[in-house]
Amino acid sequence: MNTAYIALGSNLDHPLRQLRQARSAISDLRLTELLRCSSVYQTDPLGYADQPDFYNAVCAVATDLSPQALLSALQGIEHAQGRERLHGKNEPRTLDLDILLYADQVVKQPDLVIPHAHMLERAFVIIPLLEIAPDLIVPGAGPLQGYLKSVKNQGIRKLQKSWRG
Ligand code: PH2
Ligand code: MG
Ligand code: MG
Repeated sequence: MNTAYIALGSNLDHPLRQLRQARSAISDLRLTELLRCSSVYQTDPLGYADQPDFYNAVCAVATDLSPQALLSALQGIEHAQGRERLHGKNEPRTLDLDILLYADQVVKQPDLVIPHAHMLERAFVIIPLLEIAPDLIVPGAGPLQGYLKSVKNQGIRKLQKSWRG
């Protein structure tokens, strides 16, 4: 099995509920075991500012799905939870599931880039990922810990209630 890290994000239609439903759908994926998830964080929108705050988290899975098969499975979950693609990048969304890392693989395909192209610029990825994998090494980039300083001005708050309650 390969360890993969998945970023979860939502800022529409009860975001915390969206993340909880997505976590459960990920744990139900075939050939895939949910290992652990970070806390949920409330985060300032990055990119296009005039939209609701996001809720973000990161989960680790062990999977025998290929990177492409995992991507399709995650897109299926986004679709099932009402994801619409209207304006393109950085628009509000009910659910965004991005593969951040897949074992130590580097993938560069038109529809799939691993490590995720923007992960090292985003506090809402780095902070939850360090919570569940403090010693993580990012292929081609080195220890994740080293990127924390560069995102310290981005607004991010850990929620007291995360997956339950
Ligand atoms: N996702 C984006 C763009 N901006 N900002 C926050 N805070 N959280 C996100 O998940 C996010 C974003 C594109 O996927
Ligand atoms: Mg994204
Ligand atoms: Mg996405």
